[in-house]
Amino acid sequence: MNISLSRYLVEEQRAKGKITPELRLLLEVVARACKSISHSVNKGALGGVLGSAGSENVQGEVQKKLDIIANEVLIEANEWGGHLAAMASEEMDSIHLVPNRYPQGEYLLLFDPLDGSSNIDVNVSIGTIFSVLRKPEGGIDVSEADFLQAGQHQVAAGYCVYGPQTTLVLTVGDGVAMFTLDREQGSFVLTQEKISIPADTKEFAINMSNMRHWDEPVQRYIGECLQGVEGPRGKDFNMRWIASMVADVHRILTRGGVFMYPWDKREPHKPGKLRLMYEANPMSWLVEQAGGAATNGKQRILDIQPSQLHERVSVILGSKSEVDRVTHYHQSAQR
Ligand code: AHM
Ligand code: MG
Repeated sequence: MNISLSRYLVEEQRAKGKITPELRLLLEVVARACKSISHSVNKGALGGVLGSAGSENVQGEVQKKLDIIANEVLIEANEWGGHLAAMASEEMDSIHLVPNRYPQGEYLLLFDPLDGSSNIDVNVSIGTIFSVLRKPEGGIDVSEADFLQAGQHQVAAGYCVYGPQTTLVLTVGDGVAMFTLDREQGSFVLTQEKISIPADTKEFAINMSNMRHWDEPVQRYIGECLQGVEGPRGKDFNMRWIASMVADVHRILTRGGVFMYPWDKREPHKPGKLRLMYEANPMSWLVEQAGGAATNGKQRILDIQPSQLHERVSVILGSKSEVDRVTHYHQSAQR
């Protein structure tokens, strides 16, 4: 018998007590929004959704039409349900409060509406990443400061990858579950549970074109992988780089591997390229829930106390022994 996302969530709420009814509703709405984004992605040129929107986001990146469409879909879907207090997005400078005409809930939703924007126009997998936090108790008005919580405080996290299949991957702190969109039924169906990332791997993902800009510990790790059976690792490695974090992390959750977008010398004042609160945090929690690890080279990503909504971070995540090794190389370089 098929288990739908709705049924899975009801069980997490009723039998396991892992989530509240409000969080269940919130996740159902996020999934519905992802379904709608998936339809737009699938239409491609026929839906007039490809190409640039001619604007820039707060990070100075050119926005694609789909970045904006996906952002609007998520906002409109989540505004009125009564379970949210505010939202934050890669595509919006500041937080979006739930309008006064709707009831205010106790959760905060953060998202990268369309991750892998450079892949939109070339028909390569892209996705939506989301993270849910609880609004701190006390204050009535929600402010950006309420969002600045370490990743370990997330109450739900996930992504939806729009590839050959549309797959929603979710954790509420009870392992990682994957749901495939059944297009005929229009519902997400549970297709894998208790995802576990193998501790060891022979596959790494990094943008090799940045090699000359990396720091010494990353040079050392990748250099050793490249030496293959003749080198200190004594085995050959394979490489993948999709340039959509969702797709790269999806591969790692499926068959293991290590993903890195480290700090580099191109823009030394920035701690990394990827954003902590709506990219690295949700992905790190998913990876940890599947038995993997995630660090910035120095510390566990989920322990980082954010100081800004759009803060960036260096990311090393995936199979535990490899992440531990890269982290250890950073620590010995520091000493
Ligand atoms: P985006 O959120 O604007 O799409 O940027 C994030 C993406 C990640 O999905 C991916 O890992 C990385 O940027 C790819 O960057 P690069 O083109 O430098 O390899
Ligand atoms: Mg992104």
